[in-house]
Amino acid sequence: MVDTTENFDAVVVGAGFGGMYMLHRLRGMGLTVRVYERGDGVGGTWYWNRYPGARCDLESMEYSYSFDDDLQQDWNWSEKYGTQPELLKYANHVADRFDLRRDIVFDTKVVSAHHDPDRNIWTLTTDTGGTATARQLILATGNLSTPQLPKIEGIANFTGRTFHTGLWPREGVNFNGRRVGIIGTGSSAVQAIPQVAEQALHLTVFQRTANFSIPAHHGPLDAITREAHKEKYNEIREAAYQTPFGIAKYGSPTQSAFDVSDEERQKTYEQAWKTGGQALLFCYTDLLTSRKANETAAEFVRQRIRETVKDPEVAELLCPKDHPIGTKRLCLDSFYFETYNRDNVRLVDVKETPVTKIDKNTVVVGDNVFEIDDLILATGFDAMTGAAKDIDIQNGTGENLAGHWAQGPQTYLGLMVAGFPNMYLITGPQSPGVKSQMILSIEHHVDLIARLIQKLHDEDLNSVVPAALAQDNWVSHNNEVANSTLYPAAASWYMGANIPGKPRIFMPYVGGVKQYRATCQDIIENGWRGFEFE
Ligand code: NA7
Repeated sequence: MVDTTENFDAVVVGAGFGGMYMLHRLRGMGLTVRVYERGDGVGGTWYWNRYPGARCDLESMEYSYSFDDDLQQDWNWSEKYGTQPELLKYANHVADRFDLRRDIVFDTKVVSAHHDPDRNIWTLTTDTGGTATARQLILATGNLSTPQLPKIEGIANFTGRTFHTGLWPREGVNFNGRRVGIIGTGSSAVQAIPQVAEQALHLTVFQRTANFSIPAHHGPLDAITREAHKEKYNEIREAAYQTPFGIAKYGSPTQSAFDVSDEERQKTYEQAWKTGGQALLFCYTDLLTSRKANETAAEFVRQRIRETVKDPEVAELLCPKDHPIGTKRLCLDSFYFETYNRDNVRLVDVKETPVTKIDKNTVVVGDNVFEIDDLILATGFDAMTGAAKDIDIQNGTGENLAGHWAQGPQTYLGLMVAGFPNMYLITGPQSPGVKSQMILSIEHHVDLIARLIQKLHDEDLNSVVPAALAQDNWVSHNNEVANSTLYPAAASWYMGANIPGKPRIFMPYVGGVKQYRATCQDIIENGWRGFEFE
């Protein structure tokens, strides 16, 4: 039998923003690299999430690569917040510009990755029957890339069209004249609902948890603003590293919500509301640590909802009361609450009585039956761990990753896992990733991984793996930091709470980008403390 195994220095799983930059970086170091991507194009999140209204909730001038100055100077974002089509265009531009495609195999899912400790080699198999080996394995599999389909009785019997926001058809969907139902009111739904409502004959929104949302106030990005930003691009990027969330625009607040009078606080919130975006959460130091402080911002937003939504009962249903503001991802919207004033939109509370079953063309909630033609599942993702756990990853000494993470993810810095040598995560759990400007955190991790691999090469070392104790300490630290905030108070995907049976552990690192980068720097200066080299 002919051995068709292909051999590389490194294999990267995923060609989203993480995988693309990792490929570019490793190739620049002279390594042979293979990237596997399950989609037929680059872009990750922005390849899959094509639902109407999909756009980034961070401003495009910041949410973009910084690693190449010509790239950031040449590219012109047309809108304040990048739309999905523009972000996908950008990803394709980067792939072309750096000639990335020749090392990416598309339409191919990695099924397994097994480590051979004697040879120090990873062997991967794919769903197309391919096999590849590599010394280095990089999981650039994304944090929100495993769509979660709710297990509702009868859902398979639904005779209409069903769409998940994270698996949206490339050709788009026409809802003209259709009665549409949407389950979920997270960020994806908040963006999609106003647009679907404009097209559909009727839209029924099935809401389990009301969400806080702030107007995005997005619009065209004028050339003057864009060029002014470009003139100071590197300075602005540097400033972002010194902030809690890696966003230059949102530095650390300096005073408590109670250092000011009620009137002044109200004025500050009004200003933040007018500015739009996440500004509201950055008004005071204690909004994410003190319930009392948080409640001032939460109530301010509830008041705006009550002012916007004409039917007081609907308004009250839309007012989030079961979690502090900001502890679930704060949504940015364009006329979300206004949409509930339309005659063709109905809000159905499924908190008290969940969706009981779905049948041919109906959604049943207790005694109420809703007839629909199309069903949109805006039901989120098996966040942060789903994609990596989907691959059968075995370390060759009797452990697999899914088992190692059975009680919740355990990593060192969100970058590597004890017991799994030469296997790296890009923005893995217990790193700031999803609680930061993602591309900034991706670039940081890619650079750290590249430095580790360079060190192995320069010092003729076989492998690197975190020490179990260093990992345990980091996990404990992550939990301690999270527990000093309000974040764990929400049943969020950060906690794994949206997946039945998933261990509830707060997954992102919320000590802030500035602190995290300082910790990493200190670790490196101390001989990569906590990493074991062989
Ligand atoms: P999210 O934020 O996880 O939202 C999923 C929504 O779906 C949320 O409102 C859920 O309610 C709801 N949901 C999930 N399952 C059900 C069932 N069975 N019945 C009723 N409602 C359900 O996902 P998104 O795609 O909106 O956003 C993900 C991230 O992408 C976002 O944070 C941004 O970072 C970009 P719940 O709140 O769990 O009660």
